Amino acid sequence: MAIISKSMIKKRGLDKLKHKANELVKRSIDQHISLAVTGLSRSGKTAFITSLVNQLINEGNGAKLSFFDPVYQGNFIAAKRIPQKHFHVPRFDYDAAISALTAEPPAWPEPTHGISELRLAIRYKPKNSLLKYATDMATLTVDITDYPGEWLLDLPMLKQTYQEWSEQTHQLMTSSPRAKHSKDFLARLAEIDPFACASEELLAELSQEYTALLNTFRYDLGLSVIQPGRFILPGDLAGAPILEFFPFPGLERLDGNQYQNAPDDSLIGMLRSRYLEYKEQVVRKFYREHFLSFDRQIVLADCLTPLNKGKESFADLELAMSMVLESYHYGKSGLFSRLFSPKIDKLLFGATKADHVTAEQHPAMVSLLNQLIHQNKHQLNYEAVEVKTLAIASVKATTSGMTKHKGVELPVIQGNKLVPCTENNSDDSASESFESKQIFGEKITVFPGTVPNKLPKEDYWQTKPFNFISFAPITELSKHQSLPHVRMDQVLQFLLADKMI
Ligand SMILES: Nc1nc2c(ncn2[C@@H]2O[C@H](COP(=O)(O)OP(=O)(O)OP(=O)(O)O)[C@@H](O)[C@H]2O)c(=O)[nH]1
Ligand SMILES: [Mg+2]
Repeated sequence: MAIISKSMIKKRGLDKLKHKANELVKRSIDQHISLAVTGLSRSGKTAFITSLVNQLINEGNGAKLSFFDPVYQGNFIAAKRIPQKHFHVPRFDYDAAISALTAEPPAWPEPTHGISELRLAIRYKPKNSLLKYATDMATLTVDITDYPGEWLLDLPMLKQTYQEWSEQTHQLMTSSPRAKHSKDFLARLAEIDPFACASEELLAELSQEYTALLNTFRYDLGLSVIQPGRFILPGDLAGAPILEFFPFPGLERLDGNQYQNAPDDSLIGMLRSRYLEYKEQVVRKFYREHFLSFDRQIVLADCLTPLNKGKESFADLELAMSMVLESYHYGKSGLFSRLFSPKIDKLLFGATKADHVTAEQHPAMVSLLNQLIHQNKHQLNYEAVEVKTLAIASVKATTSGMTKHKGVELPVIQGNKLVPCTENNSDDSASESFESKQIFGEKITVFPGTVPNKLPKEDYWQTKPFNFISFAPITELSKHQSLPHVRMDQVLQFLLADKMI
């Protein structure tokens, strides 16, 4: 029988204590951060997350991250993807996106339609914080969530009754440029008695018509204010009855009692209860289950496409941005703070696709986006949320240079044009924007024109000095190489560097 001496018992006790102390230190060393990326559809969210992950996991193999201190100062060790936090949320498909970008010929990733997640573990050497006395290697776990900005457009609905929402939506539908397209739908509603008993079939049919209208507003007219946002980007709710309702005009003119006492099986009763259910089960639920866990938010905005589409498209982007920003309006008077208690401490606005213009126009892009968010940004600074705006290209698709035109030196960009794909035109799904049906084309050199540094006035729209061309990603990249970019290192610096000291 082994004899256990007193000193051995003492040593085991000490080992146990040491192990516990190490565990405690490790727990406080390992940091965590939750980044949320949003923006209206086609604003560049998938390209952004793909590039951010790609820059970190392929660090040192290609594009430089000179403005990201952990790399610049040599404290960055490595990053890798690890299993995501919530198994019930779809995975962000990094592999599909990077395969498309590095294919021969390269293509942009497919449009996405809902929420997805990805988790990264970043190893680094702590240098400046107290951690350096405890360990020579620490881990920062980063959860990245991609979700449609359209979902944030629904926030204002939380404070509106069905009647108020119907009235406001009806106003939009009867103003240009929506009016022309809404006429038939509104004429059909005008023939329906809202108090008559209605069927599920009628509700479903009219909701489909309303959804088709919303798709026309977004994808044909290039408009941004789409409500309810889930109707065009339903995620896992596609086909669910909770998405079967629509605004009913003229309710404000009804006798209040008559409206309040409308039977549950009348059209108006059914619409009202679906609307209430939507607010609770879809809008509020998203904020509770996801939004409240975000530490840092990236809002991406493509200002160049609406500039190209024209005055109405740009004005609508302006309105949509102010609606999106209500979610970050933390002031005591803000609806959001009254409903929830968010904890976001940094907010980054990215003016995307900056590689469509030459570098000297990037300050104008930043200034334009700042004007779009002006009032809210003011408020946010005041509320001590750190805010930054950057002109970025997640995946740089052009090179820039100078050319002589009529004796004058002009800055130009060069890249491979995306041309419309003539095959497979039978797919008429409205959510597939024209860009996703475009393929790699010839190399072109263009002077893209000038981006206004202020919200454009009438005379800008008369001359239309900006000419946006869609470019294909550049060729001959490998999956394990970092993607060419514009200012992704500054993005990383703002979002992550303070957690890696
Ligand atoms: N030149 C250039 N084009 C870009 C860049 N990022 C995005 N794009 C273009 O914008 C399109 C949309 O980008 P995505 O990243 O799919 O945008 P998204 O916000 O994820 O779009 P949805 O999934 O439809 O909501 C791409 O297909 C490209 O044509 C960029 O950095 N440079
Ligand atoms: Mg996407």
